[in-house]
Amino acid sequence: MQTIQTQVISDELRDRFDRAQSVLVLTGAGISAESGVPTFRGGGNTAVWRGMPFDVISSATMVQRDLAAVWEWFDYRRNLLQNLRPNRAHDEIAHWQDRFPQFTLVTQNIDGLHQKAGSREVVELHGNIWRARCVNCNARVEILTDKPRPDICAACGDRLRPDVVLFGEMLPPGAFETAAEKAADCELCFVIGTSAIVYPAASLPEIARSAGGYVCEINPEATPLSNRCDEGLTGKAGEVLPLFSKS
Ligand code: BV8
Ligand code: ZN
Repeated sequence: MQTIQTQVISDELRDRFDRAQSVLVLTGAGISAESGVPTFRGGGNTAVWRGMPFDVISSATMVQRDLAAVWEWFDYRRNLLQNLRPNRAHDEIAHWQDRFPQFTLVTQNIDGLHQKAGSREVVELHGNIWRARCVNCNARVEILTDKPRPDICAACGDRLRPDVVLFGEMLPPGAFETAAEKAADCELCFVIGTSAIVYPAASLPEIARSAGGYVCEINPEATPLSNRCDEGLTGKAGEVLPLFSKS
C-alpha cells in the first residue's frame, strides 16, 4: 500500500497551517468512505436505489409522489450507518476545533459522524439522517437506533419526512449564509472528500478563494474544483489529515 509521505504538504501550506487564526473545512461523502459509508459518485457512476439515480429518489418531487419510497431509501442508509464509526479523518478534524481561534466545520454529510467524533457546532448544509421533520408544522424528532422510527407528528398528527435537504429544496435557514460568511473570512479553507458538483455547497471554496483564503483540496481523485484550488493533496483523508498533526 502506497503510504503518503509528510513532504506532500508544501512548506507554504505547513506554514499557513501553523500560523492560521481562521480555518474553514468543507466535507463531503469521501470523508466517511473509510468508515464504510458508500459515496454517491465513487468510480464515475451515480448511486442508484431501486433503479432510480440518487438525485431522483432524494428529491422534493419524490416526497410529494411517494414518501414511503423515500423513507425506505433513508431507512436502508440509516441501518447501514448505525454500526459505523468515525475514522481518523473525522478525529483529526475534531481536534482542529480547539487548535484554531476561529474554526468552522461545514458538511454536506447527513451521517452525523463528525458529531460522533466530537466535532461541535457542525454546519449541516443538507440536514441529518437521524432526524425526522413534520411536513406540516416542521416539528423535529430524533430517530433512535433502538426504537421504531416514528411516522406521525406528535404535535399535529401529520406525516413525518426525513429531516434532510432534498434536491430542489432550500437549505436550512441561515446554514448556507453562515457558511458563506465564514468562508469569506477564513485564511485557510480545506475541501475534503467532495466531488464539488452539488450547489450551493460547491460555491463555498470559490467564496473563500475570492476573499483571499488559501484553498486546499484533499481527494484521491481530481474534481471540477481541482484547478481552482491553491493546493491539492492527492490521497485518502484518513491518511492525509493525520500528517498535519505530525510537525
Ligand atoms: C437548491 C441530502 C435552491 C440527501 C443532498 C447550480 C448549478 C447546477 C445545479 C444547481 C445549481 N443550484 C441548484 C442546483 C440544483 C441542485 C444541484 O446542485 N444539482 C447538481 C446535481 C448539479 N441543488 C439543489 O437542489 C440544492 N437546493 O439549490 O435549492 C433551489 C430550490 C428550488 C429550486 C431551485 C433552487 C439542494 C442540494 C442538496 C441535495 N441533498 N444530500 C441525501 O443524502 O440523499 S446532496 C448529496 O449529494 C450530498 O449531501 C452531497 O452534497 C452530494 C454528494 O456529493 P459528495 O458528498 O461530494 O459525494 P460524492 O460521492 O459525489 O463524491 C465523493 C468524493 O470523495 C469523490 O470526489 C471521491 O473521489 C472522494 N473520495 C472517495 N474516497 C475518499 C474521498 N476523498 C477523501 N478520502 C477518501 N477516502
Ligand atoms: Zn406536525
